[in-house]
Amino acid sequence: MKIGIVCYPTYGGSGVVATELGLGLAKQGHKIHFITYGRPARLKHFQENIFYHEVNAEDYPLFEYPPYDTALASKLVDVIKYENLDLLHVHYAIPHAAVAYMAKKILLAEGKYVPVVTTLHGTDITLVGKNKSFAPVVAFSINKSDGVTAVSDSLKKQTNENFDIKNEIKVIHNFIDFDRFRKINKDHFKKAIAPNGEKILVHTSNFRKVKRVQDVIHVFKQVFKEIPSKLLLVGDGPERRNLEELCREIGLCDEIRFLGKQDAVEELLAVSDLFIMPSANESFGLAALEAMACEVPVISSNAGGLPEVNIHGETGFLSDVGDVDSMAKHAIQLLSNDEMLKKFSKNALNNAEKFDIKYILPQYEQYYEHILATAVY
Ligand code: GMT
Repeated sequence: MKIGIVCYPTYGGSGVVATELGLGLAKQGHKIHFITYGRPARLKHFQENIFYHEVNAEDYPLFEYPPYDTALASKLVDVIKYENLDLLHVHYAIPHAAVAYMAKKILLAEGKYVPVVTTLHGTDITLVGKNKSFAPVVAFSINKSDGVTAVSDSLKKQTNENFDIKNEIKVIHNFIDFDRFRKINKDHFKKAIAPNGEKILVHTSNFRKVKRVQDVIHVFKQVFKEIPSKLLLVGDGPERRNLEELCREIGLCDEIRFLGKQDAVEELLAVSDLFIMPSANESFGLAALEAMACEVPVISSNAGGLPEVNIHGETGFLSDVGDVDSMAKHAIQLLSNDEMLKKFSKNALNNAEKFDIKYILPQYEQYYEHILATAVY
């Protein structure tokens, strides 16, 4: 198939999933065309069957905001027409599903039909999408997509609760590539971070409010009182300044390291003992899955799709959002019992294996075939 993929080319999970999916499909022989405003972060090297088309929203003194949606729609029309694409797969509903619909209509007027698959990722439904300034367009464009997928059962449920959706939403869970995410030996690195054999806790995110990174620090504060430990905070975002202040207030600056954005997250996971994800909302929790693939158990909230990934009492523990005491209690329980920690690490890997790309990629291929066979003009 010749498939167009539209996504946010940033460090966010939806862009990561879209890029990894495209790379996986290209390895299967499909021709994949990424159409975005920047080169997706995980699209680093030349690869056969991968093409990249950059969208440039021209500026003009009249515009306060360059009209990205219009530029994207025009680029989609161009690429679909001249590359003769079979299908367009857009990730994150806003604005991609609406823009795809516009491109589809323009092409239809010229006699070319291209079905659109929209994948819902999370905040495009649970946070931003629900906002009244976007909601009517989100609902309309989901209903006008030829196929709709969601990355968890929870997200499918929330979509149907929040919007009047006529389409059947197909759940295809996020996935992990074990060629990259697996336990590797980085003992020298561990010694540098924790020279006295301290336990290492880790959190990775884009440091937005929804991630509740302050809870990670409060959990760590309680853990540190009981267990010699260090905390690695990986990523960056709007909350970072407040978090640095919080570290200073509680006097734990020497124990907490802000590492900023990192490409080789798997190397940090390789030296970590416990992953913390206290999010207020999380449709899936790709970062938790990456940790589990590297044999790191997870202490998380029970928000959204997290219980579909992190199994309470097996691969880690789940607590209510904001219940820092419960998260800290579970963390201390695990970190103070080496046998239990080892068992949870193995369970984490076993559960992550269910989300191996080798099982999930064929689900997308079958879904594309189904949409190509059933979509109506
Ligand atoms: O809302 C975000 O955090 C951004 C979004 C993204 O596009 O990066 O993340 C969502 O999609 C990921 C990939 O499907 C999921 O693993 C995340 O759980 C989800 N984030 C939220 O629901 C908060």
